[in-house]
Amino acid sequence: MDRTLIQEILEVVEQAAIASAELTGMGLKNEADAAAVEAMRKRMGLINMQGRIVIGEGERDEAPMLYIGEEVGTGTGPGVDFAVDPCEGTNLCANSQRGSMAVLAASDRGGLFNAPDFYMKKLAAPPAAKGKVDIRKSATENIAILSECLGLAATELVIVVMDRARHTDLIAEIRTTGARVQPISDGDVQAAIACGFTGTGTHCLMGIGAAPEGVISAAALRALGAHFQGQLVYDPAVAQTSEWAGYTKEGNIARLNEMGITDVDKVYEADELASGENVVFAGSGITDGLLFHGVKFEKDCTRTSSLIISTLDNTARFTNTVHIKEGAKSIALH
Ligand code: VTB
Repeated sequence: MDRTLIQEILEVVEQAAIASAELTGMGLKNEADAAAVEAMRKRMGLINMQGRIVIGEGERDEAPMLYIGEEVGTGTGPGVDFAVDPCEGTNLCANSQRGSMAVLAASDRGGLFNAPDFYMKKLAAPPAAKGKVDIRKSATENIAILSECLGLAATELVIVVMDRARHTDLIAEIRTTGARVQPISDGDVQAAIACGFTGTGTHCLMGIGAAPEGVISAAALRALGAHFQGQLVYDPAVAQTSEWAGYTKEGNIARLNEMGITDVDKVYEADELASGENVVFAGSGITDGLLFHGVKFEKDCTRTSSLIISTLDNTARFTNTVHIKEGAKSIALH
């Protein structure tokens, strides 16, 4: 991968965000997702690369576009692997709520973990706590470590947790330490990445979300030098999700084994989930969020706000783009 790819990748997420944003608040989550997928794929097709989707919309037979294994790009140029989530937080987009975004992670060939469509226990924390907090430790222990590393009292810490039945005990435990809980309905990628920056008002993400999204979070947090660990969840009694009605722990372990994952309890570090020599994260807001604004449609232009984090040049670029409409007569500065 070279630096010129950064600009191309920015346009990929911008186009996906615009396409989804056309449907914000319409209650059409699948349509918003499909629009983002199509826009993302179309823009990717223009990039001179031998691109490959390693995390996408699903297996080939269930996803017409951006399926796992799909080749993207013109077919000449560097080999690049992609983990994509064209409309991360489809419910948020459909309900015009904060935190929906178009995201992807890119790396050199083989540089992203082929995460199965499973759940993942996640721990994201700021750079100051990297390697100090540990997903194997209890929430109580990790909050004490965070407090020490960040120089904040437990009562000043805000821990983001997905608002799910499976987290009832976790939330209760966090509160006994004095730390505050911020439950989110969806969008744990944005919540994880926000831990990589100060000033977001949140300090840590704990709990269980989807595994593919974990790889995208890991790429961003690795590039920021922040903490991310993930551990696959295969026990339906732990995941407590209707998605797994009829699934068994044994059956899930067998599925993981078939995919070549034999150490099912392995704790993955950020640089194992995103292991390539270089990694790039790109996100563009669909709706307003913690990291950037959502798409704004104006008479003469459309505005997008995005973030690209890259190890290619060790940057986190916050960009605002004005997409000028034909015949535009007046474009405000902001
Ligand atoms: C998770 C989370 C995502 O959807 O995938 C969640 O990682 C779905 O979890 O950020 P449930 O099956 O428990 O609802 C998101 O919140 C949005 O895609």
